[in-house]
Amino acid sequence: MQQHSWRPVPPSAVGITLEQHIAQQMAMSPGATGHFTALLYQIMLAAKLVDARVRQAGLADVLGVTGDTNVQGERVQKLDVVANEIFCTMLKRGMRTCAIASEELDHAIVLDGGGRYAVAMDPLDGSSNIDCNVTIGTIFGVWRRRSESMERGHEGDLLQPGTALRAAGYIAYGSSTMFVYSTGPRFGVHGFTLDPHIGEFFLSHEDIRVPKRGNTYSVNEGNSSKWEPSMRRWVEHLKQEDSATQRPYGARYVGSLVADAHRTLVKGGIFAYPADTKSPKGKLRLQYEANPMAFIFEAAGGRAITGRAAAPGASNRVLEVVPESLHDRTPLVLGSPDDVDTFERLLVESGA
Ligand code: P6P
Repeated sequence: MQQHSWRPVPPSAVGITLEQHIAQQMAMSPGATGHFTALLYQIMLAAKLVDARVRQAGLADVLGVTGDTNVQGERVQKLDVVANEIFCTMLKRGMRTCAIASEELDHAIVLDGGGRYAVAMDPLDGSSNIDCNVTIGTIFGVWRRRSESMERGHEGDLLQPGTALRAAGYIAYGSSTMFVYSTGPRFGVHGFTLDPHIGEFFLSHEDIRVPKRGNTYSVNEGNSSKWEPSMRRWVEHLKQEDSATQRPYGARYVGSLVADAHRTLVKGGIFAYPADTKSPKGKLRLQYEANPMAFIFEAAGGRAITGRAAAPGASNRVLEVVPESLHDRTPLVLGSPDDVDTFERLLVESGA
């Protein structure tokens, strides 16, 4: 029987909701004021509202594109706009946020009202998959504001490294809707599945731990001609027959970060979106894709690096990258610790 990388929730405990779990985490946090808890509730409410729209997408007139493009130069799907509006509205109304960064917004939203937290998000990642019913998702990161607590927020509140994250998570709108979040390694990573009949997220994956090693790799091999040679050598290594190291690995690539990351989180293996000649800084965005996922993976015992071998005395952890602007991009390699170790070893051996 497959060994799960999380504790299956016994039927007697299936009633633990996301709200109750968040409240329990608050109770374990000395000095907690309830502001952080209230913020997470707003994110959860927004997730439920977006889920309802995603489920209607095939029916309501939200398919197709608006004809606009976002700051990334990508075609904006109508659901992108809807999801962004919902999350921004819920965060503003919740009065706990001082600054918001979104993939859909060129500039940060800065707010009065003394909110204590800054939120960076991709409101609907993988949106190019909307029209073919592939899993898409919301990705978010939460930082404590750096500016004085009663002033208006500042863009600088959003330009903190991942090591300063207070919480991060994602919502996967797939065959079921899952809310996965962590408030740090001390509290672990936990997954909640939405019961659409009553609109509650119930604990379904308690204390998710990334398997030490997996048997799949997830990378867009269509880009291989643009990769550094070391990347091609790494993929060829995984494809070789070697029963002692459970090779060849299986190839799994959805093209939707939340789908690829979630599978890697619960089943193990490795995901990579490296820099290449087309995207010399990588394609994925640091603040609202790579950092939240890196936070989750490290909290679950995995690794998340920039895809470059660490120079002596330096770090290649994604969480330690210092952001320069809201929409910075970064290469990203994350997954099972042994698989990321192998990636790094091959990188060093190839002299990259
Ligand atoms: P490619 C989706 O557009 C996204 O931002 C991530 O969700 C996904 O991992 C990546 O881009 C896929 O990019 O170039 O393989 O289509």
